[in-house]
Amino acid sequence: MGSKRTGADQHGPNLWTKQARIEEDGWTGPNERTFIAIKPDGVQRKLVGEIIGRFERKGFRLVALKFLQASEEQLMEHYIDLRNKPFYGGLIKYMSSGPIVAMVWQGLDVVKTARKMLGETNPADSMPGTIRGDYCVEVSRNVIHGSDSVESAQKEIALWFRQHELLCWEDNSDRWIYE
Ligand code: D4T
Repeated sequence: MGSKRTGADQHGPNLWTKQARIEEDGWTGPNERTFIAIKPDGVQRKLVGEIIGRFERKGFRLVALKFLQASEEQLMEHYIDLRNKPFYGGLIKYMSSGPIVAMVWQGLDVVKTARKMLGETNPADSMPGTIRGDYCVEVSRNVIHGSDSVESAQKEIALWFRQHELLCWEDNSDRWIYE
């Protein structure tokens, strides 16, 4: 009662949660980040809530999210390493055929762990319990993308997001997730 509230404290939510702020973080340890995209088939098949829920429940932190229709140019850049593959043309067409959900998730070993949560590229090789193991059948409609290394994640995040779209916020569950 006797203690005086000052500055940001007087403005409701800041009492409990620090305001989201934008800053350049290190990319290691609990600050590692990965780029995840729910592909057009994942959106059409109403898997958005399920997929986001899996990442939330795992304990990873959402840093950025947008719902967009990707341009062929952006997708050609994203899949530049696959440009000589026979499925490249079909891949670009499918990925630009409808909206996608682009996200950045953060946490300890998030790149490696997210790939495990996704399953193998070919759903037939994916274990039940993984996203591709549970929700898709054909490699060319495998519902989700996840960066395959920290370096790819950095490149992909820079391709899909501007720096000011990556939010750094205090997650109150952190102390129950990290020692
Ligand atoms: P993405 O990049 O979508 O997360 O997939 P992966 O990292 O698991 O696998 P990838 O780069 O080899 O393939 C990219 C993308 O192409 C589709 N694809 C792949 C396809 O349509 N036919 C194929 O034969 C392969 C190998 C699926 C994922």
